[in-house]
Amino acid sequence: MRIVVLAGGIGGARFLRGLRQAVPDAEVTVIGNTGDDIHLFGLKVCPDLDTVMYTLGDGINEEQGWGRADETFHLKEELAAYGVGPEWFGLGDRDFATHIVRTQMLGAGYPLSAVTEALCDRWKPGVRLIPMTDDRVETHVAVEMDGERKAIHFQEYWVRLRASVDAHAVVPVGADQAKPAPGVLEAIASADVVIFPPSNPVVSVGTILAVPGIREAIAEAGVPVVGLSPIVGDAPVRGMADKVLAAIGVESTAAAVAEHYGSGLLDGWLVDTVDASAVDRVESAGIRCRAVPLLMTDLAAATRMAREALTLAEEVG
Ligand code: GDP
Ligand code: FO1
Ligand code: CA
Repeated sequence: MRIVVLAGGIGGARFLRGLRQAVPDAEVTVIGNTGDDIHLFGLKVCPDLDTVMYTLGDGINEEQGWGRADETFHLKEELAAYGVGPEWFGLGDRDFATHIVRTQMLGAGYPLSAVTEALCDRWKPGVRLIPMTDDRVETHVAVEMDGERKAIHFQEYWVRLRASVDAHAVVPVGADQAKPAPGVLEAIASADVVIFPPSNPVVSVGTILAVPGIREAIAEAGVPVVGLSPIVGDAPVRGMADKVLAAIGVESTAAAVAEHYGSGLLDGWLVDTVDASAVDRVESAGIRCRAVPLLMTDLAAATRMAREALTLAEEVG
């Protein structure tokens, strides 16, 4: 079976671990969000690609959900001693090595997709991880601070400000000019099923869908497209999805997110059992819907969620 998953960071990565366990023989292609990418200290950092790579490669800091296990921060401290920041972004020593290798390869002319493949040679994630595009895309968030409206990088909005101010708009800068990375459209066209894991619908899945050609390829693939709600009990399980959903005028409910994707894209949707009352509304929108436990408390839970998603895909197929 060939499965394509559009993934952000933590939600996508933890689901993928379950999917790999549920169907070990499946050929899984992950289209990763690169809108979170940021240049820091002259290095290219790809948080969501790295979260998927480290999580599936057993190198992730489990508690945090991002960054490396057994991490130290000497380099960051030394930079800070020179007054070189930003101090608000926690880049660890082990993690730095990934960004150095990546930046060096990009500088030598390799596209991000080839660099990601090379990094995965070490981590062996057991899936094919492709960035959504080799072109530069950066998600910016429009906020109002000190009476002034301005756009800041998504990482600054989330990591520095902890989404403490309202987001007025979310813009994947560069997406409209970006081309899908090599292999992306081919993987979608030859997929048996496409899955939207419980990733952020705006700044993860939404950003991937903003790359011209990807949404169209999924709609035209003619295969089941199923998603799992990242919203449980009218709130994100973690993160700032509520803030960025508000910015695009979508309420933070499992049903509203399904309607936002729409029946033109989505065939099936899983909501958590606490949101069972949302099932009728989603089905009225022309999307098959089931309520099942959706908390990835451990690998077994994520595996059960992956099985439910594949069962739903069979039903709508
Ligand atoms: P990020 O890039 O690290 O923010 O990760 P993703 O975009 O892949 O996923 C973020 C989303 O995952 C958030 O909106 C969370 O609500 C959702 N999420 C995290 N853990 C869980 C979980 O256990 N169950 C569900 N249903 N959603 C989750
Ligand atoms: N998230 C944080 O909340 N604080 C950090 O200092 C931080 C550093 C960081 C470094 C590398 C990396 O790959 C990810 C990192 N993240 C950090 C997570 C990440 O930037 C965001 O949580 C997600 O992209 C949100 O979508
Ligand atoms: Ca992310």
